[in-house]
Amino acid sequence: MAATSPSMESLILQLHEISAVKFGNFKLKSGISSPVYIDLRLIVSYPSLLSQISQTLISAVASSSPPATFDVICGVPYTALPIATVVSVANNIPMLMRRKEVKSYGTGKAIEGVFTPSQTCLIIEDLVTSGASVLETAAPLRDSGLKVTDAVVLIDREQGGRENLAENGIRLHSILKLSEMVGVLRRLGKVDDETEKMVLKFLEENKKVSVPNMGKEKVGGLRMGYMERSKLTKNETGRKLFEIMVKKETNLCLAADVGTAAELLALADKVGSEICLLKTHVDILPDFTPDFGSKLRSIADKHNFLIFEDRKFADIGNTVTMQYEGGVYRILDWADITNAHIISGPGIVDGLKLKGLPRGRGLLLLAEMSSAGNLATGDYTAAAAKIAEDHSDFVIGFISVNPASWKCGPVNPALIHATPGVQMVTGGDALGQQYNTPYSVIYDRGSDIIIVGRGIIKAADPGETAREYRLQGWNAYLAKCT
Ligand code: S5P
Repeated sequence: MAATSPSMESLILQLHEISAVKFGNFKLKSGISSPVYIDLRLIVSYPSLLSQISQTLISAVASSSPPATFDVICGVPYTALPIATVVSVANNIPMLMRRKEVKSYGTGKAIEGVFTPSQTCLIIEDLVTSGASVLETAAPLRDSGLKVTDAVVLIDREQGGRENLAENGIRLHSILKLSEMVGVLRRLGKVDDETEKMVLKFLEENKKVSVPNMGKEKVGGLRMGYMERSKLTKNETGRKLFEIMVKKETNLCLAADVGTAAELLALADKVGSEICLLKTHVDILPDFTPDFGSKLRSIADKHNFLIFEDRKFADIGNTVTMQYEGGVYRILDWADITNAHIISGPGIVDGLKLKGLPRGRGLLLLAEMSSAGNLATGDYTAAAAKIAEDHSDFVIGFISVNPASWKCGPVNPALIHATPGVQMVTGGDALGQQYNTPYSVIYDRGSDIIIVGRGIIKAADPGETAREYRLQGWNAYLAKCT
């Protein structure tokens, strides 16, 4: 280990003196017991120490290689807020603030302060364990269009935070490592040999703390993470979908509403690595041929995503059996998932199930719609939830818009929510479509999958844009889990 500089030694000593570093037996946010606890909330009572820490943080970022470039800074609430404020004032760098709770009144903003969407924001944090708190702040910043590439922390507990953040495109700069702090305190006679050994053993045994509470989702009650939910599904396709989401770290469904089958297949290959699901409207393709399904299937297998034909069946049970299996499109042969309105009653599910279940297919019910003035609300939505529950061997979930607001309460966690009407900014089109952001769909509204069409297909670089939607959707999921 590199020798600790006198100024770092002095910093470590001061932290110890004010009892910001404690030794004993403590339960951490991640649930594990630790022989060392760090409480940096105290530093607001020691202005010169606060100022010293703030200056050290910003100097470390400036001297990193390659140097981090950023336009604004944002402290992770609450402990790092005063640190970020001091950095901002002392160095004349504009600051942003992230709200922990987004208000439903007033501006309803998650990020306070002035910025332009292409700017880069440096995240400032006091301490990193798994990196979850940094990700929780990165998600709404990214959701607002800001780039987040670097985060700086005073103390790295060396428990996987650096790796977790790197996986999410964030480089971690840390001033002190926990092992180094304990080493210095031992050398200066502040802790005994046994304590140092205990802390080092603990760090060795807990090198990788996963992002805390990955299994818990806040919205919609105590629901489990995607992996645990995959084990609850009775339907093979539902299980596969959850598994793909976890494996590829994506909750993005592409609505591939392009003009021709040729374009659709090219697009599927281009964005395949970013998505868990590709949604088609096969009846809009003028060059559809009977081999369309097998061509799309081989791209789906190559990139490991599922195929969802957005057929929106709506007829009586007997008719939909024929529509599903027959005709020109033969949807049953190539689509893993299709969907249905419940306007005609539960018989439509029985009809589709008759054909789909033996083939291992899954069905989504339209419980809500994204378009202005639609009638799928209130009791209608609750009826969809009931039908899904009664047919959970075949129904894998819903087309939803705001499942957190359903008056029937949270549904069976085996059922998945997929939400259309998603773009990077809220708004709509000229024909009634209404958009919410990936963050608000996953975090605030309690959905699982974002369905994005024009937001990706009309972008200059659909591959790169799909990646951005994937990261925003996935970060919102991670944030919701913490
Ligand atoms: O309520 C709905 C249900 C669906 S499946 N609202 C929707 O927009 N959809 C579909 O999602 C719609 O048919 C289209 O394929 C996609 C949204 O596309 P975008 O271009 O507006 O993102």
